[in-house]
Amino acid sequence: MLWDVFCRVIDNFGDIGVCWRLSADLAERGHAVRLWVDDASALGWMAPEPLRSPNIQVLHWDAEVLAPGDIVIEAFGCNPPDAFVARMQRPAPPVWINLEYLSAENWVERCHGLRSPVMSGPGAGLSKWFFYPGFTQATGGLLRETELMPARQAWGADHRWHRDRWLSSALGINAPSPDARWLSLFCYEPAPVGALLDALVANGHPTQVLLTPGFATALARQWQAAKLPSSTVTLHELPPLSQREFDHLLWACDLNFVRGEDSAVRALWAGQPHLWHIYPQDDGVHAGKLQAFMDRWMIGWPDDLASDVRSLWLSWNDLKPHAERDFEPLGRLLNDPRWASNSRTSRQRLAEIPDLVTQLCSFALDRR
Ligand code: TRH
Repeated sequence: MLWDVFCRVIDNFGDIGVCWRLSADLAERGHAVRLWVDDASALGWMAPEPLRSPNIQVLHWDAEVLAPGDIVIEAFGCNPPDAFVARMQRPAPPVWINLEYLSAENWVERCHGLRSPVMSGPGAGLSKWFFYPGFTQATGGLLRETELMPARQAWGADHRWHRDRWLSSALGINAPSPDARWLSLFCYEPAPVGALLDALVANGHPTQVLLTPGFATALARQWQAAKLPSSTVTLHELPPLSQREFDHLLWACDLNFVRGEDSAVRALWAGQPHLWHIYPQDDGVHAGKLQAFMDRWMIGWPDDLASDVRSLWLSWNDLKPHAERDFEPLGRLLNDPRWASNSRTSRQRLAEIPDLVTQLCSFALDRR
């Protein structure tokens, strides 16, 4: 089938990150994809040309309107251009799907798959379908390419060997000592990076911190400028990685700090302990979303472990009074093998839900 995927970059990298991953997954399964985007600049590092499938054509949002394909995906309610929508008016119109944001809240199950008749504008008379990603069988699931889990498992079979080889070949970093701990850091500006790094120094275990470009690097630099050099915590500033290498980063590290939507899902598939910096919203609704996710992710975890990890997540997201914000338990938790084993169990539970592209394809076919 021919898919038209529409993406508007509002801020950060999540809009294009999700749309590229979706397009690449569809292309991998043999579909033709036209990705219409108003700002494709991030694709230069996220999906460099040699890694792109020939099945994907990247078009500027304002490019000449072409006859719509079989399925039109509008990411995050971005409203495709009027001229394109007008051309969707044909005896057998394309299936028009609004791919929504990811949330673990209960209402998602009720809204997933609903139809919304378009009452006015160039699309009047057509219908839009709402497709919600999610964490339960009654939602659209999560993006998970068919080759992802086998590749992840192959790496996991000899974790240290793969990690050290990847660090040196992809990043030019030679693993200093076999027992060093590896952390990756991807976050928003308000993240308490200084408090985290202080706690790691106090913990005393040799720790290598891999900093993604942007806020993580800037905040760590600020911290470093105000401190004496530490032999415990070593900082590494990374270049922007392709999505494929970003996965390897998450597989390589013992603990990952991720943010937003797409990197957070990749951390789930990595199956390593992780902390999520949720996209902070002015009205504070992100607190409920975080709670909903923690409730689902930590199903079946021992109470003491779940409570310690929750506490860290709330601290990281500034959802605790400052006096109670505490990263000291992190060192103890990183020595607790139950964090990693329960993360893998939760990952397995999610992997049993059909992935988003499989569900999207059958959803679209059913509605043609
Ligand atoms: O960049 P984000 O904060 O995007 C956010 C969220 O999607 C949020 O929900 C949305 O409202 C807002 O944008 C507009 O975080 P996210 O979703 O993790 O996207 C980052 C993308 O960047 C993801 O696809 C992974 C990719 N990435 C790389 O490929 N290489 C890298 O080196 C890094 C740091 C990220």
